[in-house]
Order: sequence, then structure tokens, then C-alpha cells
Amino acid sequence: MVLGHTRDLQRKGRSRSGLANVVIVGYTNAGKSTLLNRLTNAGVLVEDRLFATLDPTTRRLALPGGEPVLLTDTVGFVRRLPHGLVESFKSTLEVATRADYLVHVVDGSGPDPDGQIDAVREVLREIGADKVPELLVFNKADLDPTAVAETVNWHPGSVGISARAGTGIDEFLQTLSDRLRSLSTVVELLVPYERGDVLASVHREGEVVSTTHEETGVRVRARLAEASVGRLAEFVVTP
Ligand SMILES: Nc1nc2c(ncn2[C@@H]2O[C@H](COP(=O)(O)OP(=O)(O)O)[C@@H](O)[C@H]2O)c(=O)[nH]1
Ligand SMILES: [Mg+2]
Repeated sequence: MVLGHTRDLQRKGRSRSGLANVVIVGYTNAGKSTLLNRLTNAGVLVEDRLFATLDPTTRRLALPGGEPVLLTDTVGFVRRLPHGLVESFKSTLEVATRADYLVHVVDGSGPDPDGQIDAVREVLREIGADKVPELLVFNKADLDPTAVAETVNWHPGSVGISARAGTGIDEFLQTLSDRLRSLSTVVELLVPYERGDVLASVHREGEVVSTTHEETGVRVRARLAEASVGRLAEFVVTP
């Protein structure tokens, strides 16, 4: 299985980066690509048609606290997929199963935001990505500010934005940053003096709380994402 092999390599490469993986999902035309462009000036194709983004597009993004994350745009979800596209569609969405967080973009100005949310969640369940935490983002607030504000109220923890006009983006980024922070934990590591490389990755991937120099090495308390903790397991002294 050539495809499966490629994906395994990608998975390893991704986790080695130690950066949180944020994947943008949502119904087609919700504004996913517009949001990615707004955040990164990536120049991702924005189009009013199905599957404008068949290949997931990944960009590096700095959150308000300065921490870098990987942000990946995905193909739009639709209720009834054209026959024959189902498999390629689902493999495109596989990135969602490996995400640390999903940003679920919904057209908040449309007639049936909840129906679209359900349709997207159903696909997420089918591909096994329903356990990944999700931040609901109601987009297109510029078209119907009142409707979007009401929908946001109905969905605690969600945020309202206009990817096109740029409103609500700061609050969205702050919320995402807070959510990712809540996924990380403070751990203590004992790093031998000769492992400057390990110390460097702790500083790069996390937030160092304290450092003390001991006989056998450097004792570091740091806030790290789960992925980093797993990779640095041999140096972790307290979970
Ligand atoms: N009025 C308005 N239109 C938007 C907004 N965000 C995206 N759009 C438009 O909605 C259409 C679909 O956007 P796109 O980003 O391609 O959606 P995707 O399929 O989820 O990637 C495009 O015509 C966008 O210009 C927004 O905040 N307000
Ligand atoms: Mg798109």
C-alpha cells in the first residue's frame, strides 16, 4: 500500500516537529480557505465550488502568545458526495484524525448552520476524528451580524468571525491559543549536560517554567504539549 506508507512517513515527520497540529474543517463554502488566507496570507485558492482544495494545505502560524502551530486547510464537506469521490475525500481528511485541535468553520449566515455542523460531525465520526477537540467558528458575520451573534450564544465556547472582513479574528486566535494551552501540561525533566539538543527542543516546543543545574544534569520544569512529552519520555521525571 503505497499511499498508506506515505501517510505513515508524514505522520512521523509531523510529530517530530513538536508543533501543535490545528486542522480547519467545515462544510464546503463555509470559508475555511478564506480564513487560512486571512491568517497566513497563504494565497490558498478560494473558490465557490466543490473541492477547490483537494490537497490539504499546511501553513505555520504564530498565535498571540508567540507559540507556533501548524494550520492545515482541508476540503469542504458536503452532505451527499459524488460517487467515486468518497475515498479520495476521506483520505484527504485523514489529517483531521491526527490533529491536536479542529477548527470547525461554519457559515453562520446560512439557513441551516446546525444541519451543516451535524453533517460535518457525521463525517468526522466516520473517519475516526470525533475524539479530537473542536473549536466552533461561525463565519460570515458581515452578512448577518445578528444571526451569527445569536448562533454563537447558542453554542457555548464558540466564536463569531468574518474571515472576509477580518472581524473577530483576534478573539478567535486568543481562544485557540487558550484551548491549545489547556491541552498541555507542566512536566519536570532531568536532562544530562551532554544533551544540549534535548534542552533546545524543550525550549523550542514548550514554555520553560524553571531551570536548576544539578550534578547529573539540568532539571527543567516546562509546559509541553502531549506530543512533546511522549517524545521526551526518557527524560521526564514527573508525569
Ligand atoms: N461575506 C463573506 N463571504 C465569505 C466570508 N468568508 C468566505 N466567504 C466567501 O465564501 C465563499 C467560500 O469561501 P471559501 O474560503 O472558499 O470556503 P471553503 O470551501 O470553506 O474553503 C467565497 O466566495 C468566499 O469569498 C466572510 O466572512 N464573509
Ligand atoms: Mg476551501
